[in-house]
Amino acid sequence: MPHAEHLYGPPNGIKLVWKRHAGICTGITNHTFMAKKSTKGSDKKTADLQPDIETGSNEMMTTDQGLLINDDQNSLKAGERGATLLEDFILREKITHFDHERIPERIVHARGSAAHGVFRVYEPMTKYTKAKFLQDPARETPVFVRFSTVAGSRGSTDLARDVRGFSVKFYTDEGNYDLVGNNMPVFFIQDAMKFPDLIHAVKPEPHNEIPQAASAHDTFWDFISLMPESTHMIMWAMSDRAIPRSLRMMEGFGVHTFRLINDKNESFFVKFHWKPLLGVHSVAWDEAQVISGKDADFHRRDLWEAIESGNFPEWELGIQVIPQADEHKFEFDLLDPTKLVPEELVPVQRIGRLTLNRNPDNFFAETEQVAFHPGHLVPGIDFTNDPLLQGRLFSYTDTQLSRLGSPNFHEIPINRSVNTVHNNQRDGHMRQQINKDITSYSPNSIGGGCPFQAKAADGGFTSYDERIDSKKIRGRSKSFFDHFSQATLFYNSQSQAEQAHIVNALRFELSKVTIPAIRDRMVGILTQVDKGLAKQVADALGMPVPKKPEQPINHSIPADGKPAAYQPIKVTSSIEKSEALSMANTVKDTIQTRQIAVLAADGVDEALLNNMVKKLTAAGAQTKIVAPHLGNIKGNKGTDIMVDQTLFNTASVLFDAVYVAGGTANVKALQNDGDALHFVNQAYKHCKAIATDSDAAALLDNTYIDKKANGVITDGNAKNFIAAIGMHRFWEREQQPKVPA
Ligand code: HDD
Repeated sequence: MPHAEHLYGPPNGIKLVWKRHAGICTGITNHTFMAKKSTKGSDKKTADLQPDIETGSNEMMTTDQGLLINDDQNSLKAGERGATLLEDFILREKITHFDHERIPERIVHARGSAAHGVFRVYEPMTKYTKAKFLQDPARETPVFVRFSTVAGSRGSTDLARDVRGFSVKFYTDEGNYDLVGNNMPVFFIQDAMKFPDLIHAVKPEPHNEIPQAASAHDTFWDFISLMPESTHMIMWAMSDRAIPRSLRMMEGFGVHTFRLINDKNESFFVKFHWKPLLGVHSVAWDEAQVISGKDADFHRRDLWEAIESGNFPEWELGIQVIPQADEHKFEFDLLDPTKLVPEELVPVQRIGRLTLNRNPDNFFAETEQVAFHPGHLVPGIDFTNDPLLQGRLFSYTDTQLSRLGSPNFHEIPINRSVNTVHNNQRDGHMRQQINKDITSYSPNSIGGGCPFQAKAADGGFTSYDERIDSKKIRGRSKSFFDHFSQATLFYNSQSQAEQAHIVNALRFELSKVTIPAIRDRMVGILTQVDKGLAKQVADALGMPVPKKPEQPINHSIPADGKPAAYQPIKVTSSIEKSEALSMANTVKDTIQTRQIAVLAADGVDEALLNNMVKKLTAAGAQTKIVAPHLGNIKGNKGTDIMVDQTLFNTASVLFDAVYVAGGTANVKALQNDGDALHFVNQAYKHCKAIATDSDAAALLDNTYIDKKANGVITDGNAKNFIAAIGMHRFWEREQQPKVPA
């Protein structure tokens, strides 16, 4: 074996460099999140980690049993050209492990991205809750947060029109608390009994498994058109909330009404909110579809890169608190998950801050194996009888059993409680803990009675002693029958542009439905929300608004009635508009972490370019030089300027704004470059801020851009450009003749 030398270590002259644990050739860590400080990006001290299995820089390859491997290149054969021998246990171990690398993906929320972070409360919340992590502003609670889409599989695009999951695991001293919410405050259905139907309807159709990660197909709209209780959620799902600009720019909601319990055992109803400090922003639907092709990992990459560069995403935790006595004060039922509590009726109090400051070390070990559960509670927080929540309390443990394969999933590092676990649960697949005692039952005397039950005063969990005195029934309260008033409230609260986007989303989705009766039923339902909305959708579908819309049938059975169909109702909402529901009213005074494309070619005016880049960077944005070729371009003073991306390998949809620098040769080159023209046209079509230096404005003459339109700056004024980027988008441009790009 003349060439075998290199198999025993790195060839001479080649240094092993490992990016994230430089100098230590190991990656096996044990539950590393607990002890780590919130350091910037990946700048982690290995000393902070719990014991690593580490052999230093001379590490040798072993089998899973620890046997040193002498040859990882060749299987064991009978002679040089002979058959492979069954005896080769090293080959078999390697292939067997590989064959079992995949676990079942989540049935919903399969596509996800996650990060570690910390949560800190601003003030003690003693008045409302005894939960310890909500008492001490000096205490940092470690968290792991996973964002997800719902319908698509693990490898599907980030930019699908879909609800986004927003799950937070708080590793509190009293055990894990999971807030498993979404980026929309309501849900499609009122009762968990309908969840499998909803998911079967939205998933790819069973005969051909089409379409992936999309609701625009027959079975979804068939189901929805027969489920009027979905109408409010449909308005959200058809709005731009379903195509976020970034996971860092989404709100989060606990959706259900929960309870807070204080140390006097007083209960308050509560709705949880996450408010992003960067504001709530979305992309255009045409843009979302292009991004899906150009970079299907757009959201995942954005989250990862923001954290790596030290731009830690932040949200404030908000609560709407409703005293127990006010339970029946509203025109909707607090237990109905298709309703929100308008902020005008109960303001949101911002009580703490979540900061995501560290990317996972290993996607599978952490993001894939994390197991959330709305039933992971701490003392001071409790459930209500919301029938959707009640069903979830069964589903999540059950799903972890089939996904992670064992009742010991709580022992996987990412799922471990920071509070030591003592109980009499034993054994099972892949048990990690080695219990040394002989008593695994209670009561016992041999083990001295351990482990003991904790008194409520010592932090032992007690359920809220809600009084329940009623007959068993399958049905639901009449207070759940209003399916339209908040759909109308949401629609009325949207800006003109947002309403137009809802109309267009419905046009898109329903035009993909092949069965006319489904379109008829859906337009009929839309008439209950807003007649104008129904008409605009019907026009695009080439159908009349049904004169007598098919009365939507509510299939649920009134609690006191017979199992017969009945009509849903629409109550009068006490408010007509709610400002918080429109993204038009969000944060618009920062360009922190915004991505700006700087179009440039040889001969670019260095002074102008440098000045603009400096000002954008100072304001918190990130710039990338995009040129016709990679490598360097030459500035007008002869300086080599490094190119970040090319017109060929990136696209305008991956940026928030575009700047075209000046310089005679530069402008001439870009003016005649179809890709450069397409780049700015597309930015214009998607209503983004565009700036050119004065001489580079000539380039716009070859585009569809109206130089006088809002958000188009043609004098290189950095201040105005920064203000325009902060506005996020100039949706009013959509009214003008459309850019065909
Ligand atoms: Fe669920 C996952 C959110 C209703 C059953 N759900 C899951 C995740 C989120 C939500 C964010 C992903 C967790 C992660 O990142 O691992 N689900 C919601 C919200 C709901 C909701 C906000 C309504 C308000 N879910 C719901 C119902 C059921 C489920 C009614 C079943 C009766 N959900 C599941 C599940 C999943 C899940 C099948 C799949 C993977 C998992 O749990 O761990 O159990």
